[in-house]
Amino acid sequence: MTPQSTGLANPSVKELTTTTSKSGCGCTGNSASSEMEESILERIAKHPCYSEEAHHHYARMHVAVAPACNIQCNYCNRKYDCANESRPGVVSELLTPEEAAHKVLVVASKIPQMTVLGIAGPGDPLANPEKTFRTFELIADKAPDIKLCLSTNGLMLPEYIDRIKQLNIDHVTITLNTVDPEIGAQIYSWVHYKRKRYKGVEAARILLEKQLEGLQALKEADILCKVNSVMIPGINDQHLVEVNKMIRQNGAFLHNIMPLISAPEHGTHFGLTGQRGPTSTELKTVQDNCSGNMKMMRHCRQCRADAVGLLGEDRSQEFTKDKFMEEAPEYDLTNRQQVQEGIEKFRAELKAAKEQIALDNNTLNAGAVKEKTKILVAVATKGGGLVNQHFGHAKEFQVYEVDGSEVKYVGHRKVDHFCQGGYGEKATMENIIQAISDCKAVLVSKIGESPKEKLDNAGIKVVESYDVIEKVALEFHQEFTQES
Ligand code: CLF
Ligand code: SF4
Repeated sequence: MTPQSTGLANPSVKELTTTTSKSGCGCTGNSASSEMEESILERIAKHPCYSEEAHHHYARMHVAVAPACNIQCNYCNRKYDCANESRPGVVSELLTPEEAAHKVLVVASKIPQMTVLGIAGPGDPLANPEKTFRTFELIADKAPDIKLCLSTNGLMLPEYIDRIKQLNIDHVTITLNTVDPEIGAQIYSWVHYKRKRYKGVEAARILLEKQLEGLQALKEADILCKVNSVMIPGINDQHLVEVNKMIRQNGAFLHNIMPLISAPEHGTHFGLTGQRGPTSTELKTVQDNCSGNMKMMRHCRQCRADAVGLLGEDRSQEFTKDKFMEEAPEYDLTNRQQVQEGIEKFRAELKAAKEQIALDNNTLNAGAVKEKTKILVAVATKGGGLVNQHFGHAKEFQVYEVDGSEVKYVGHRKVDHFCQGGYGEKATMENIIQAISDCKAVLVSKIGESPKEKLDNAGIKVVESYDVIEKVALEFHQEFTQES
């Protein structure tokens, strides 16, 4: 664990926000969360997927105990494995429930801000019920402060709802890509249900029926349900608004629309047939079209089935089987609680600082016609809600939409990090510029002269700062609107 990632060694937020000019300051707002019931806020407060704010501070881990699957999605090939690859279904080594429990305890002691254990594959957890539930049982027994999370295609969900409830699994994700079996027939090759294999529209209809039944059952059991939908241009992209409506009516808590990943080298049906994924703009448009209806998740990183760490980082290679089996698990609940208390203290400071920024912004804009020009800015961050990363170290940029009074997280862009030196540097820089070309600025803690000049020439301003993301973004917005 790095002190930065706990927030404990970060400069005090108060210090940061009072040492810089107040001009242009404003607020970030998540009106959805202010309306959310207190009890629900508590349940998601330390879940990095269910709470966008939490994902800056808390980590999750997955254990790969579920190899088999009962359906075949056209975007999945579990045979392909690459340690540098990050996408669902990909895993380096399978674990038994006992090995998985051992790994969780080792990680829990090394990353005390790891608060959630998810089982998400590499196949479908409910197509491997004994391994999945045995793992959850072991964790619930040995590490009771860790929240349990399950991700499934939903086919067997109605069957296992009682077991899920019994084990106190409070977060369940269903991947539901369509509510129209005709569209489903283009997404699924087959469905294996009750010892029989189905194809085409019939297969998609069975899957949908079970998914909706499962969604209802989760609602009745008061389990928070997130729906993941893979956006496939030309197949379900226009249809996702309808999916959004349907899942909302059936009690889903959160909707996560993810882009199709379909590189030919992954060997998936879509990869081999040339089906493309959506562009960042296409994805954002669909997410925006749904966002009036319910809470949307936009910070998903499409994790591997053995991912470890904050959502934006992948530490799975630090915890390979040969390494973690060598270590005696030292689960220290007191230490975990202390670290998490430190994070909560930092979050409270951050919240207060943001409220102050909002107040200052309101005072500044009192009587003035509110400027609503919306712009995007890219942020290099190691977490903690701060602009705190060197441009050259960023493996991804978080993208925020700023309108002068609100700063909204809208996504992230993965890039090859620039500080690799030598060969390929030019191509990397071009790749970064391409990835954030729709952003008016990039907010970083530091940057070298050469990349700064290149970004400037590409029309992307560089802002160097070490402060709360919302504050830097609003200051830039003000500068930008005054200049244009
Ligand atoms: Fe894992 Fe999924 Fe639980 Fe999160 S992931 S089982 S809800 S703990 Fe999160 Fe990863 Fe996106 Fe999933 S970023 S792929 S949404
Ligand atoms: Fe792959 Fe998951 Fe689809 Fe099964 S449900 S085929 S594991 S993506």
